[in-house]
Amino acid sequence: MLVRSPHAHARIRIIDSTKAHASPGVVAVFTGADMAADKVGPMAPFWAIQSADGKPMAEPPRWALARGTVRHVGEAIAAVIAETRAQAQDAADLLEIDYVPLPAITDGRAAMENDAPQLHDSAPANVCFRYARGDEAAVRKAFASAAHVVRLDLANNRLIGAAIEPRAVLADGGEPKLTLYCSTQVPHHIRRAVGEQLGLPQSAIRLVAPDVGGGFGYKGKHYPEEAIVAWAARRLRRPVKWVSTRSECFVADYQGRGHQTRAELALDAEGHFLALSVDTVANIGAYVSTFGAGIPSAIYSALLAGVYRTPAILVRSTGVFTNTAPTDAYRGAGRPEACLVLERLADAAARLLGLDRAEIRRRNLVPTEAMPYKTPIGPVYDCGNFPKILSRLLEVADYKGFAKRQAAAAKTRRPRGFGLACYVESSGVAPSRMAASLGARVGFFEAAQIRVQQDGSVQALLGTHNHGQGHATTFAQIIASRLGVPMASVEIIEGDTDQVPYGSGTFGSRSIAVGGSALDHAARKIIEKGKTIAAHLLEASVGDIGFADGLFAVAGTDRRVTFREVARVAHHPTSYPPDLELGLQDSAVYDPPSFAWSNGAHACELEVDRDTGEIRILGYFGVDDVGTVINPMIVEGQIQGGIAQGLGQALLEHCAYDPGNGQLLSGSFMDYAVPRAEDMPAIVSELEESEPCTHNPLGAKGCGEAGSIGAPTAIVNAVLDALLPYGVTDLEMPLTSERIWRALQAAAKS
Ligand code: MCN
Repeated sequence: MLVRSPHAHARIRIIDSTKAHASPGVVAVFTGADMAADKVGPMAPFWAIQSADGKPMAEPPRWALARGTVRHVGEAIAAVIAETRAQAQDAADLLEIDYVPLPAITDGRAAMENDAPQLHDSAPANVCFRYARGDEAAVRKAFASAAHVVRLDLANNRLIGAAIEPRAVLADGGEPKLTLYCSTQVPHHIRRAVGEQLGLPQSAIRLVAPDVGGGFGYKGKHYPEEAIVAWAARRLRRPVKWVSTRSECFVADYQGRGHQTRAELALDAEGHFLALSVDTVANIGAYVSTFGAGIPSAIYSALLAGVYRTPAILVRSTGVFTNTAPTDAYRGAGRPEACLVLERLADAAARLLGLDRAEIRRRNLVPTEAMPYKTPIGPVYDCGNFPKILSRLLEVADYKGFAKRQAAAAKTRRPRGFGLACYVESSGVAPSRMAASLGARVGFFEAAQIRVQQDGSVQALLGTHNHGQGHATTFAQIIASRLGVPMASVEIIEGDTDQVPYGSGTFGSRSIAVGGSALDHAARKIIEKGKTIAAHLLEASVGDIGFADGLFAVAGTDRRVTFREVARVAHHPTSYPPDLELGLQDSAVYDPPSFAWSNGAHACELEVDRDTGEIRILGYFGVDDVGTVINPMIVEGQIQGGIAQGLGQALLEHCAYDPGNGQLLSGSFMDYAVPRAEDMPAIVSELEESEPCTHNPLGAKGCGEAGSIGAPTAIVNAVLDALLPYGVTDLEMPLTSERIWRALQAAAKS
């Protein structure tokens, strides 16, 4: 059991564990001093950002158990290890910690002010990094000559991951090899992180990540508990486990989003976008977490061209320390934030110019003929038909008929609104060299191994991790279609560093585009070797052997041999090429040359009760391009899941801290509302498959985050559309009934 700070900011004067030690069943009580004595290293981020002036980001040390100062409520201070959880809890209550409370700050912008409490000596004004990307001179010039400028101040609400299943870690304490069971999405990354902290070779750690429940990105990062449990188990030479309580999930899991943004769009008289300037303050919490610096800078900024042809773009993003839990990737990770900025601006611009919202978008979309399209902010989109997607969405959602529906509703107390959101997503994370040049300290390639057994059944091992995405089905489909074997004879193995050669794990909607591509390459190697064996069996030359539907055949003849027979002789060489290695297994590593640019357009039609502020979603529509679809049912489920989380962000979820003292106000499901079944509308979802990814062998683009990107903005734009006649022009997520009701009251008075 971990004893956590009740203060948002405090100096720890004394920790007296005498009574706790003496409590029944207690095995050990450890503090940061014990870990320091064993020279356990800090929690090192895996992404380091450079500021615009070339300086490295501030990287203050973060310790698994606090050393001297705590900087957010829930920071771990001591580990109490006992025979039972109840005994550990009793002992933890006896731990005496003398704190000197310090002033706390929770707001990103306020944290940069002169009189704000300072969190780290190495981060003056609480600034971790001042990142900038784009062409400032071009943007200035375009703004100076623009016919129109729209300006918005936007907040992107901080979220909590809230998987049903809390995190858990179990270490066996084994010597010389440590086995760590861990609810992580990224087994090899965690093995490396723990190894580096504990000074252990990676080969001395086996990391097993079985079923971990929901992950949503936040379980894909390195946590203090992994280091604490591994270290304690080795020190005690016995197994140690930790299972997060539901309350701990709220204070000790990484949180998501938390942006404050000023965004400006310059337009010509016809509504063409000329330039975009975005200035974001990202509240990264008390410490830089694993990818915490990369998400609001490199990842977010790359998305700010969106689906539009804006010639000049400048993005500034300042990462700021506050006395809150660290933030990191949460489903969407930088993309929903970019979508909100662009699509709110598009609506505001349409309003200013008196243009139809679909029309202003149409005028600015990157045309298909422009593909491959190099955005002014860096990325190159290899393909995509954004105009086709938008027009199909408008058809599916019957946008034409909306004006009539809206006019009818205007006569009631329940006005209607229609909201649009177009997006691009950098799925298939990530081209390793590109990521390294942007500050990543890990490669993001993927490895796959295929082992064909004597009976032709197949085991495939991948470094990705399945926690609800259906990998056992879709990866088996890939093997079955490539090797012509029944799906039932394919076993997919993930989540064990002793079995799987290497991998980056599952996040960034990467498993199909990167892991699936590695699998495809490994399957090709198996087929090539199979051809050599088949040529020998069929007494033909290798060049004449073709392979299809599980049969190796001599071209132009009916001489053939099955995949199963080839597998058998590879293990039992009754007749076999003399110089060929026995067995039928091979591996491949795949590093994508670029991101896979998933894209889509979402729309929402809803009504707002003017008397209560309650929203009723009447229709939700999505047209998504995820390239070639391997399994439509799984993709649909993934998109629906993403929409559910996007709806949660738009309407219900808000991670709130008390600005006065840094206490978490939304620290339970009584205060933090996640969507329930009754909140979910029926979703009409279509997949557009005409634009396969051009640079991976499957043509697939990721789909795991798509829904979470478009949904928040489509819903917000719909509510603002409904409320425009009543003077409400801005609302911050979540759009609770109370917030809407208050906005209506305020607008009525002004
Ligand atoms: N797929 C397909 N055809 C495509 C694209 C994908 O059939 N063109 C299939 C894939 O084979 C895979 C699934 O769809 O089975 C999702 O693939 P992909 O988009 O590559 O995403 P990942 O598997 O890498 O999953 C990560 C993504 C992320 S980043 C978050 S966060 C997320 C998500 O997936 N968290 C989830 N979906 C989740 N679903 C569940 N149930 N739980 C989570 O924690």
